Amino acid sequence: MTASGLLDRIADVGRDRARGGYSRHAFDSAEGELREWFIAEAGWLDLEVETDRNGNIWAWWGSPGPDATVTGSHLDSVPGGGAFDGPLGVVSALDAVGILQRKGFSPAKPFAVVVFAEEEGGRFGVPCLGSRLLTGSIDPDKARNLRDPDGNTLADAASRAGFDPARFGPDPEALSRIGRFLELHVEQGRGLIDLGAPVAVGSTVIAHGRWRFSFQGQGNHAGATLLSDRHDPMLPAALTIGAVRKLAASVPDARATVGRLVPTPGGTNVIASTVDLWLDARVPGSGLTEALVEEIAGAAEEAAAAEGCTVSVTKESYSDTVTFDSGLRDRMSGVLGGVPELPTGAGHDAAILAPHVPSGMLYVRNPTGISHSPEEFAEAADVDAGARALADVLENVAK
Ligand code: HGY
Ligand code: MN
Ligand code: MN
Ligand code: MN
Repeated sequence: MTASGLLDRIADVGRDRARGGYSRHAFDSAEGELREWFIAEAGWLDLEVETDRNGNIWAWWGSPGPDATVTGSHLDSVPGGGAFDGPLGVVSALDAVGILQRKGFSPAKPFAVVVFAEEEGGRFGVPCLGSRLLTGSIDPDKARNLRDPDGNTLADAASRAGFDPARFGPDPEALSRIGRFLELHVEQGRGLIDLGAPVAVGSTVIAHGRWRFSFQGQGNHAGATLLSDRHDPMLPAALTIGAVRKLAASVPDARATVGRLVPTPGGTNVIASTVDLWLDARVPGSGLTEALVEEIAGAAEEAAAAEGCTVSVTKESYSDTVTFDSGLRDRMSGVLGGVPELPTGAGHDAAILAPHVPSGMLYVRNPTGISHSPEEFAEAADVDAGARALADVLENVAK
């Protein structure tokens, strides 16, 4: 079945009809359904499936072993996300295996399709959690104690999903098996539509991180409290959001977003006691993201003090700019006949693996570039062109 056909299948399994988008997060039931779906599809291709200590799924073509060619992506989504971010890379990997099997190719080296856990960090707040745990890029205790919006720890959620959280952590054996990793992903941001090309090779992933700003004030009555007596944390939070856009606008190519704000207790007639907001900041180059966040933190502290509030800023995750392996990129471009190379502002598991194993990315055209939204899209013809391109590249590197 072609990748676009597989995508329809995955849409039936994963779509969150209530919101029109997708909401699937690590170790929740919706993601669990997709895990079952993936394991069944891998079975049709006679791939041997195993799930590693960190919840990443590996579907082996032949027996596991060193110097493996590995391809895949993720199945979880942001809240209310689109159908392609993550699943497109997984179904294209399965379809590429099908294409290679049908043409009688069998890999000379071990070969696996992988699904990484919690790439979006949509539940526990740290992106690429599965690949960070695998590579030892996050402290396992910190990971186990991450909490979702309902207060469940990762340890609780993982054990409820049948995993042993005590085993979460670096997996040198699994990592040492990877000879090279290739991730196909729907394009995020406008590029290929203007270049008139269906597929591109990834060049860099810009630095990005997430910071939590926690504003503390005095909870009080909305009607009985004069303005002069207030210490309302919502005010410095609002001023900080304004400062985010203003300060980022003065940094070339910076992206800074506040997509999540949680007042406590959150009553209409209650002055909040606490307001938490999360900043997602990304600036190409090294050290510039943190410099921008420092400026934003300064503005937050000023706004908090003016309202008799306090603010604490916590870095929750950070990844430096990554440039993909040039040898692999050249090989991919050679096989594909010189397709465009694209930088991206979106983070990926391939960028977490890149410092450890030669990694590369393929992007499939997204006509509007919209992502992390139900409007995210790729034409069926481009989806299938992407899977064929992935198959060609895999055949070349897996020889
Ligand atoms: O946030 C990102 O860039 C990615 O989609 N996880
Ligand atoms: Mn995403
Ligand atoms: Mn993704
Ligand atoms: Mn990714």
